[in-house]
Amino acid sequence: VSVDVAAYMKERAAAVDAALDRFLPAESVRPERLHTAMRYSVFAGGKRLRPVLVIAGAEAVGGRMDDVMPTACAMEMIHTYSLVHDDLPCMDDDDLRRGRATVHKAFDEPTALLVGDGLQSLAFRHLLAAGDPRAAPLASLLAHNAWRMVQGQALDMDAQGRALTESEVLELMAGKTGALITAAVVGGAIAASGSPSGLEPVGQRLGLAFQIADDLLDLTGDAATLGKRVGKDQAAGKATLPALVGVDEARRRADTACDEALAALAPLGAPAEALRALARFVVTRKR
Ligand code: GRG
Repeated sequence: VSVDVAAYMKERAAAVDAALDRFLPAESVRPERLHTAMRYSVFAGGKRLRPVLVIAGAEAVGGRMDDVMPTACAMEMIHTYSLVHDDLPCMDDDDLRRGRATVHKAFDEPTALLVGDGLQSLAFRHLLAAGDPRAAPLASLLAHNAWRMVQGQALDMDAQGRALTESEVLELMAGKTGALITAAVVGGAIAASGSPSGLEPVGQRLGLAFQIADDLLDLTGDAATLGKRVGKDQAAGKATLPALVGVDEARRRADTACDEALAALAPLGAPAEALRALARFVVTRKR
């Protein structure tokens, strides 16, 4: 069984978009500006990688997309909150995200702050309101990893203007990016079967591979394709793996992490084929 990863992602992302559209407050509902900005940030053309990983994680253990949709949407809401806050002038100060003006540019800073806060609260409300018997462990998984993401971001902020060791960079990456990606893969399995089903190492390796690929794209990628500015890490003197070990070695590490994820998926057989295709996508993507 081979999976056409572009078609797989497009189909699942469309289902996720429809579910998010049903769940998020309408723009016409008061306070209109907040709800409009929230929808602006969520429906900006993101890849939907985390919710698609939730679905693929569920399918890998025999689950169905419809049963894990609240978990998938919650992951994307937490992810979008992190991007909106990360773009604020007090953090990375970005004016472009997902190919359009960042939320604080298109609206204003207080609105961007509230969009992030609101998306985080709504993510948990959505998970807990869905009536899923596994809502409590899922909310706990999400809370734990959203918290790890905040810790990773704090390490990133602390690192500014300071040389980091390789293990410090890996720690930062595991928190900032790896935590939510791990939560997505494992969350899919828990939502579908009640058990992580051995998917933690898969999520961790994918998180590492994803962040290295992200750092490489910042160095070598195309701004128009990515929908955000490139070269920012280098200009800001950010501690990234490519900056520490070089582009070629970083690419090797990403490929190794992908191979390790594939090896960890081997026991799951054919149902994990989409997750394998996504693992390969993570290291070959151009956006
Ligand atoms: C502000 C609490 C807080 C956390 C911020 C996720 C994060 C932590 C910062 C975002 C900046 C960044 C470049 C993070 C690492 C990689 C990453 C998460 C990239 C964006 O994810 P994609 O490529 O984005 O999946 P789309 O737009 O496709 O959803």
